[in-house]
Amino acid sequence: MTTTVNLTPDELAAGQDLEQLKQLVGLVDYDADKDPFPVTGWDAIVFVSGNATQSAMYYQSAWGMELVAYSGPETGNRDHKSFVLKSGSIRFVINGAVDPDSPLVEHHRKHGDGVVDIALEVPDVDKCIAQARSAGAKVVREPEDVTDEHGTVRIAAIGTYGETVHTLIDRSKYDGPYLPGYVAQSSTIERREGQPKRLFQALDHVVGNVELGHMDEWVEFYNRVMGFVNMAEFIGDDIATDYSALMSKVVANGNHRVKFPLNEPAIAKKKSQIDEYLEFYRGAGAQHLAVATGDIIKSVDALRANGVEFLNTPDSYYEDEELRARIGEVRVPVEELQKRGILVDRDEDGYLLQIFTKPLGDRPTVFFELIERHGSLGFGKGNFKALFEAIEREQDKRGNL
Ligand code: TYF
Ligand code: FE
Repeated sequence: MTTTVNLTPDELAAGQDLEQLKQLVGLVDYDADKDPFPVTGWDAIVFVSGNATQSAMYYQSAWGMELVAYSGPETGNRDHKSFVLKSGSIRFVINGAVDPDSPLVEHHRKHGDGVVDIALEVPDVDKCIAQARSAGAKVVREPEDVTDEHGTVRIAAIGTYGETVHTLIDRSKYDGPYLPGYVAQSSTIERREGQPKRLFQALDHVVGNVELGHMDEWVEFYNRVMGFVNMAEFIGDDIATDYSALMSKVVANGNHRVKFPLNEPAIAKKKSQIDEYLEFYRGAGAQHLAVATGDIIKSVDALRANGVEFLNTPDSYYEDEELRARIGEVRVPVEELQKRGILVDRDEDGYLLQIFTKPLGDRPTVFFELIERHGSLGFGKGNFKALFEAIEREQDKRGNL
């Protein structure tokens, strides 16, 4: 029998449309019974912020997210404030220190604003931890039940690259707003008139930057520990030395919902964008989050109006005859993409539209990508050159050599 683990308990409760998710993030059916480490999907992306109170406001006002839960001094948590935000099926958790002696202070001093936990929903926490332990992974939190009046979550965590962790959570027996210790809280910010209800609906992939020479080790970690499979798209040293100064491989879980491209720097004329990240993040960490939207045009227009800055794409990108021939027909005239700097790529399965923000925080580390998939399961290979040149223009402005 095939066990399908495609929708998280949250999504089942919310009546999420599976077909829509297939379109948005390239979800596939698979047999979870043969999977040593079954993963249903994303649970949350947990950020540390130097000012969670204001970051939570930013994700609401600029990115249109909805505040759903809170923990902090008012709820008995004297160490830090924690804001839980949602957009469609994605959950972001923004943590910031209240107590000057909070461990978050030291974390933030070192890494700045960034992602500390890429939490995953799993149907069987204990099975995953047994598999991870036998494959030699670092278990940073032993499985335990955490209970309140809303039920019980089973939770554990393993370490991944840098100081990043994967919390593994089974929330099928829990119906609270997030986790025990959190109270439901709703947004006080009103959506701008005419702005779509949501600017993104799901999380597509999270990219990790690791140190020079360590990419294959981390690919192997996800293969061996978590049973992830390698996807076809990669950036080899052929592309790397020409312009991008990075190498990249992609791993995905069984249903392809959780996709992790892993980058390492390559030696080139200028400092690699990955080296710049590693220097300012002080080590390996999450580089970009790609969020899926069903209407990238509307999303980009709203985000720009809300003050989000995107990388520029030169007109020459759109005027290239070869590009026009390669992409064929897409759902909007190329001029509409050009006006907004949206990139387009096509492969044997279909096409995708994508655009990248400038770094979101003070350090040149974490940024976002918006992606609208139309059949393509790739990551925009045809855009790597234009994208990396745009990133390098930004690096130049920061005085990178
Ligand atoms: O996730 C990807 O593979 C694409 C391209 O530093 C990319 O979004 C790859 C590396 C990088 C920035 C973007
Ligand atoms: Fe990406």
